Amino acid sequence: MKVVYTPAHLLHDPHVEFETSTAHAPWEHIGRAEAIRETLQADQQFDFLEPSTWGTSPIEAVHNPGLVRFLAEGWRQYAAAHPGVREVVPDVFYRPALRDKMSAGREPQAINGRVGYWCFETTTPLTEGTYQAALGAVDTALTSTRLVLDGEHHAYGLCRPPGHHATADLYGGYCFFNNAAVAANYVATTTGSKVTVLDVDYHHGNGTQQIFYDRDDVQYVSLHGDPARAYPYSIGFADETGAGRGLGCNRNYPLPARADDDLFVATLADACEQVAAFDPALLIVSLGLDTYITDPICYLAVTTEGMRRSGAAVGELGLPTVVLQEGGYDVSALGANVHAWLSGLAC
Ligand code: Q9C
Ligand code: ZN
Repeated sequence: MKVVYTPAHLLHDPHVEFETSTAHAPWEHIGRAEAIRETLQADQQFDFLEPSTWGTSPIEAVHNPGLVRFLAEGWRQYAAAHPGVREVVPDVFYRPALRDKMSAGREPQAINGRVGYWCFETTTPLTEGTYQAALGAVDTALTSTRLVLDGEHHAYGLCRPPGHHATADLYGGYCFFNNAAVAANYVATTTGSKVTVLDVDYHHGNGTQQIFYDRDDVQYVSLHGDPARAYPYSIGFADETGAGRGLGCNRNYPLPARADDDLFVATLADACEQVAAFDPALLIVSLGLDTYITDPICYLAVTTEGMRRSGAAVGELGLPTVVLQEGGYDVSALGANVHAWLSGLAC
């Protein structure tokens, strides 16, 4: 199987994450992608290549160009206003309700206001190299997708930073650009055929759901921790099924805490029936390994064998498949879990 990887992710190297009212070392860090790279490189079955450069137009086909511009220049503007700051986190958030009964607001010009206008939470630091790393993750997703469009049955994009929490207009949840959504939109708009994004990360991919919610050419199907208790808390419920033309093209499977291999794989089999019924020409998997039993920030109980079974269940769909890396925070098991999932897929 071909693996697309770029060392550009090393440029996104935050040292602090503000979460649960504390500052601590980031869960999302460079060691994650390096652990996956080392494990896959030790197996001859995986054939590594670097992505080509795609520029910002496929990104702006999905994201607000204002978000792209902000991520390109925000760190420099912040550093000029606040010398010595290493990572940028908002301290004020633009909330539409601030302007109730008034006309829509405009993007602030002052940098502290700008950050809170484009970012929705505090765990996603913007650093000097973040924009270059985020572009590299999109390039990785698009290059893996191109490989499958050109005839590879499967390809894996080792994207970092991850993408599925980024909405059309907002970044957050460790995500800047929505790698899977950019890739899915690229396939749908350039080939005219239907695409499914199947999201098996522990967290609901609120960004991917939002981007495709009113479309019938891209289906979004997600298994995740129940948003009644799990991040992102406000989205990912089973009754969110799409809107307008997209009604019926969004499917959510919230799972109870401690869901084990059998429950996860049985739910995935249901989800795969929805995928088969949609009949896409190509499948994109948002692969998170944070469903793992000892993940430090998540509460499902899937084992490494459950990862292999999950990959195999998706492989049984028989679809051309692009697998893109999302979350997974037990770094000691991350490489083995990705390896198990991809081995199940390709078996
Ligand atoms: N107290 C991904 O797995 N922190 N993102 C939640 C809860 C953000 C996870 C804080 C978790 C984002 C790609
Ligand atoms: Zn996650």
